[in-house]
Amino acid sequence: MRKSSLRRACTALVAVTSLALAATACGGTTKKDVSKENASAASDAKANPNAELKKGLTVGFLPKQVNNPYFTSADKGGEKALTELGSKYKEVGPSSATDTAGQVSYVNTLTQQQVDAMAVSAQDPGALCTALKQAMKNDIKVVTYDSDTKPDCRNAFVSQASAEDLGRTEVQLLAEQIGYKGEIAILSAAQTATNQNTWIDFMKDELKDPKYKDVKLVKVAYGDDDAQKSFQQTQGLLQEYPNLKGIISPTTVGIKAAAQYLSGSKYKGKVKLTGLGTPNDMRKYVKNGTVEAFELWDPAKLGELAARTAVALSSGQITGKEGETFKAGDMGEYTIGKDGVISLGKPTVFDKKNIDQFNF
Ligand code: RAM
Repeated sequence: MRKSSLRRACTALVAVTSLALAATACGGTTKKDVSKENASAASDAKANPNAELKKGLTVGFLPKQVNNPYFTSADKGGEKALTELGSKYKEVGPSSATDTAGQVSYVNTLTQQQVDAMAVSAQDPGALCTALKQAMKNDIKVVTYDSDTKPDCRNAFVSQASAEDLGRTEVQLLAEQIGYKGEIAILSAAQTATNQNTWIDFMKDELKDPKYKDVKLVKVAYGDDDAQKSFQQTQGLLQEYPNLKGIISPTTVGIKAAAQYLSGSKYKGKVKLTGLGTPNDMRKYVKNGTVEAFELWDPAKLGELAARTAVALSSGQITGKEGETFKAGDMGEYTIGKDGVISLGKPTVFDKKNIDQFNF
């Protein structure tokens, strides 16, 4: 039997008692000590690239936020892949992108329900660690997608694109639009979001290049992936910095709300806006001249790759170690990189020339 009664006792313990205590109490009962790995939490088991893909698995998706259209598309991609593979999909998650405690309890619920794997977009890099490690100790494979936790708290991270490329290209897009001169601001998601914070670090680094000597980043504001808060934060940025020339919003919720504000204001077309958005959200603002260009990857493909990675891990084809390869159906072959990171590919830049070719 794959799951022992001890495992049940431990997961129940996690659900009813303090996480730290439960983790300690259950620490001696594990089949493997996943926390010892220093790169990703790749298991000591050897990968068997020829292992058959298991069917009948249950994979739980836990996005940052369930009512965010970006995650609706991503998770639908996961569901489609799992159905094709003969496995079961389920989704749980908080409705706010700043409900870290909620995410922790959803991890514990999935553990208690004894899913085979979970795909998690982490609201915070560290907060989920104890719960995720507990899941892995119970033989549940943990894949992060979209927003990572720490490498030793999951088996693999399915990344949307190179974080460095995303950060640098957003600065390049905006700088071109403002003629390499003037004050700019960033409108981000939650202050703890691993993905946005990584991209922002690369944006700041890009801005160190002498070609941006006349571009000044005046503020990073946080809209928490909440439409209303993001709208108000945009308004606040323009009140505080009346000379603002441009905004980068590396979140689909933020860029849409900022575009909505700008498009109804005297700043339309004057204050430039770029970042990460979906073509369906942004089409109208590209057509009405509020936004010139922005970028994103296909969220459904990200969800599909997360699902296929989860199944490959559960089937023993991969363990999460650097250099392992697996075939992700029609998406082709992927190789696991440093720290257990699997990269989806290059993002697409959307503008008025190509936006009508996309429907997500
Ligand atoms: C929002 C979320 C998500 C991010 C996208 C770009 O939907 O913050 O994590 O990847 O924007």
